[in-house]
This record gives sequence, structure tokens and C-alpha cells, in this order.
Amino acid sequence: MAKKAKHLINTIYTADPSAHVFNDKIYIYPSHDIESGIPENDNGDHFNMRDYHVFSMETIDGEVTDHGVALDVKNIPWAGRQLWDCDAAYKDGKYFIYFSLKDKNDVFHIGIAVSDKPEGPFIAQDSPMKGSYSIDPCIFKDGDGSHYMCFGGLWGGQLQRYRNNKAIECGHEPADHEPALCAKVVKLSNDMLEFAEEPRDLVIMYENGHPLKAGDHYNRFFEASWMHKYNGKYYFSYSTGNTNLLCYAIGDNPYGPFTYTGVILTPVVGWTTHHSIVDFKGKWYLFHHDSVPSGKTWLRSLKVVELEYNADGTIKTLQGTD
Ligand code: FUB
Repeated sequence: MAKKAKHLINTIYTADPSAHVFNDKIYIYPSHDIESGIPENDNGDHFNMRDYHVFSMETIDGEVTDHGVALDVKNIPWAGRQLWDCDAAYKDGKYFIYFSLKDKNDVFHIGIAVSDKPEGPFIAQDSPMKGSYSIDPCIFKDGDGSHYMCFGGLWGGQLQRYRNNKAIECGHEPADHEPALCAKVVKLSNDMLEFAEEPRDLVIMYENGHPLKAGDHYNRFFEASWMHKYNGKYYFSYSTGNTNLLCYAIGDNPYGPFTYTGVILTPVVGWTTHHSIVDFKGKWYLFHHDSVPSGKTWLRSLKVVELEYNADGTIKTLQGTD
């Protein structure tokens, strides 16, 4: 595959792609962007998505199959509005979708839906995951079979409304010179349906060992967590949000701490950037999105491009406009 990213789907708008290899195929679990007519604001109200479609590919250059609606907001008992980013996992014959959704009080939580097939349809649990908050869950399976979730997102994703996993009275970000708010990382229970422990801060440090600062908008975590393992090291990647970079940090275990290492993707066209990284038939791929086909920030389209590592384990930076 050429090192130029290509758009994958032109029938519907799709964003926030979580890609996984199940049964030797790539399955993609994206958000399904729609024209809701809600004016654009910093809270992201215009991202008013209502369902998920699952897609699959047998080869990276091959046909993309749309398996249709896998989960609809009308079938989620606790739903308020806005189905944002989701991810998927497999364990013991079951497939799980973990999704971001506001409840009836307009508070984001993380929900789960279950199927016996990777493409669904998925049946939602009656309530969100106990103790969950904010958005953008990603599921990482470690070599020993344990599953971890990373999550969190600032501004419209509501992470600034919490400290130590508790809601605070008035949501705010730390001052610029203070440590940045962190993504969260938590081990999942054996049945995949609960947190097995209290979520922990996923700390990202500068090379000097100090935590990233809240005012460092070109490096600090904003949203769109992803974790993968390469040559025995753990890579945590994320979006810097308002500065539109996809960055990564490297650690020795899923809890970190992680050391900020560099940029995976320079800004794409659009306000958001979001991704997943997957190893398929011996090559690594970056799935992401941009707003080029629609020209609208809330109507995004999936892309894929090959990802390359340098000999020292660093990732070669890709251009978001390629
Ligand atoms: O798609 C809605 C939100 O936009 C996602 O949850 C964020 O990561 C951003 O991509």
C-alpha cells in the first residue's frame, strides 16, 4: 500500500475508527456522522450521532463491506443523546462494543453492548458501566489476556468535570503551569462488563520526568485514546484536540508512566482528529479521519495509511493532508 492515506467509505460519513483483526479480517467500528442541523459549538452538540455501522475488509486494498446498523440509540435503555466514539473487543465467544453516550441528564458515560458476531447486531446493557464517565473508550488486550480500557476527553467530553474519579462542583481545567488532566486507564473484570478497579491517571511525562503541563496544548492529552504494543513496549496515542495533532508516548506497562515521544499525524482537515493502530498480516496501519470530502467538521470520512517505525522504535510522522 502506498504511504498516501486513502478514504475508505463514500456511502455514509464515518469517524473515530477503531480497527481490530477478528477471524483474519479487519473490522472497523467507527462513529456514524449525520447532518443533525444543530449549530457548531465547543461542546460538540453538532455531533449528534444516532447509530453505529460495522465495516469489514479481507485485505487492506480490498472491498469494504458495510454490515449495516449494529446498534441504534433507540435500543439503549439509558440513552439521552450523542453516540460518540466506540471500540470493540472479543473474549470467550462474545464480542463487546464499548461506547460513549450521554444519559438523560446530559452526562457522558461508557456503555456496553454484546453480540456473538463481530458485526453485530449488539444488545445494549440496561445501564452504563458503573463508575464510568467522559468519552472515547479504547480497549487494549495485553499478552497475558488481560483487557484494559483507556478513556477520557476534554471540553465536550466532560473530563474537566472530574477529579479522582468523582464529579466536582464546577468543571474546569488546571492552570497552564499545573500538570495536565490525564486520560484514565483501568483493568476490566473477567466478564468484560465492569471496571476491576478504580480508574488510574495515565500520566505522560516529558523526558525530564515531569508530567506534561495543562498549558502545553501541542503535547498534552485531549481525547481519542489508543494503546498498542510494539517490540515489548506500550504505546499510548491520543489527540491534542484544539491543536489537532495525533501524538504518542511510550511506557513499560499499560498503567505507565509514559514518556512523550512525538507526533504520529500532523493536522488533518477538520476540527477533530482520531485514530486506531492495528497490525494486519505483518504490516502496521493507521486508521483515522478527515473532513475533506464534505468540507464540514461534523461530517467526517475514514482513511487508512501504512504506519512505519524507525529502528529505535519511534514512529515516522505522517502528514495529515496527504
Ligand atoms: O465523534 C465525536 C467525538 O469527536 C469523539 O468522541 C472525539 O474523539 C472526536 O473525534
